[in-house]
Amino acid sequence: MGSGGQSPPAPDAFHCFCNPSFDFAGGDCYLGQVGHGIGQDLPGTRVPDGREPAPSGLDVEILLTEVDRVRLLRAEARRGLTATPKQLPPKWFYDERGSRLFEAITREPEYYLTRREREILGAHAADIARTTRAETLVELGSGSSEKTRLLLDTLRAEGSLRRFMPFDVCLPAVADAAASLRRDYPGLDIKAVVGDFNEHVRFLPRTPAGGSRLVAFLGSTIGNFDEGERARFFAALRVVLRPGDWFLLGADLVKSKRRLDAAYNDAAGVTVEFNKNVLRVLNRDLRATFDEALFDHVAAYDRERELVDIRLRARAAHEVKVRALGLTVSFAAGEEMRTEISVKFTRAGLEKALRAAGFSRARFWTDRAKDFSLSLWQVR
Ligand code: SAH
Ligand code: AVI
Repeated sequence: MGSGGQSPPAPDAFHCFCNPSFDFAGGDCYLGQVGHGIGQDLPGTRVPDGREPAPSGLDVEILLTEVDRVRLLRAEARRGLTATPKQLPPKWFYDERGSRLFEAITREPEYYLTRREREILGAHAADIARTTRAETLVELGSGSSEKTRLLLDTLRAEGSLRRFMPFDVCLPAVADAAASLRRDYPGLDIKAVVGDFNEHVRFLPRTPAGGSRLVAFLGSTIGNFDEGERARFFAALRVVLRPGDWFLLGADLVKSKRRLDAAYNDAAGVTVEFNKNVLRVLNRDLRATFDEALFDHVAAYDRERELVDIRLRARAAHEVKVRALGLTVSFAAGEEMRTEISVKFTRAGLEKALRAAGFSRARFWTDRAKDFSLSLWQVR
């Protein structure tokens, strides 16, 4: 990514950092200007319409503007659609509709992950608050931040919490979450951030010296990284955290293929809609011609690799135009395009990866059924 020449940030709270590799105009920041990039078109690219810039004055820090987002989508779609086998990164599921579909998945009976993680948080959030006494809570891939309220409540009761920073690639999701949390937690400094955690973790805000920070990464979103991405993410996070900071990781555990296949193939078909949403995003933002009806959702647990492999399979041979890229993509009948992996973990595997990145474990919990894990890591 290369940040060349970035001067050290002032030690104030929530300083806005810009990433020169994302071509922020004149190195300007977008603090408090949601939607700043919307409407600045790129050649051959239609910036999504139908989206109202959020009301000005809403305090959202934009590390990834709409223009950056579309530029990144173009690059990643070109790479993935011309690769063999074809693949698309899972971050592109999450426009407003995709985020809503994910929330709907969490309510499906087969998708146990969210309920199990909530159970662990319910049982141990007070311990987490007592142990960390965090002044700042940062949540990566925060989505609706619904479960996070359990942490906000206990950290407030502990008397340590001053600020909360939900960080997500999906502007509508993070702006909505921040608005509702502002109503429910008056006096808490809430700063929403729109960014890509694969790119922007090193731009986490500076906070006043002395106050400890807790970075939460919940929902087993870590499972959507491959091994290399995971190692890079932990290493990047370790670099920005200071001694005395904490990392809270929610990770789904290895279990039977029967249950995992069911969790990613819910009977109501919400996961099918979620998976196909990436095609709508490409159609809208890159003027592509994907026909959802020509693809089947395929999700199956691979016991060897300990991951659920999630794909879209072409029902028939056909061509898709991606007009913004000047690309025609051919699909053979039965050809599969990977849209996501969802890795399942063991305690030993998690410990190995986090210790390798320089974290020390403070706690490891599971729910009563031992389906899901929550672990607290310390930076010494
Ligand atoms: N943490 C929530 C949401 C999990 S869904 C929960 O536990 O329920 C995954 C979330 O990560 C979504 O909100 C999605 O928008 C966000 N996300 C996915 N890829 C991202 C990326 N590269 N950078 C930042 N956020 C990302
Ligand atoms: C966000 N992520 C952890 C979810 C998962 O379980 O991998 C996304 C998801 N994909 C299909 N269902 C849910």
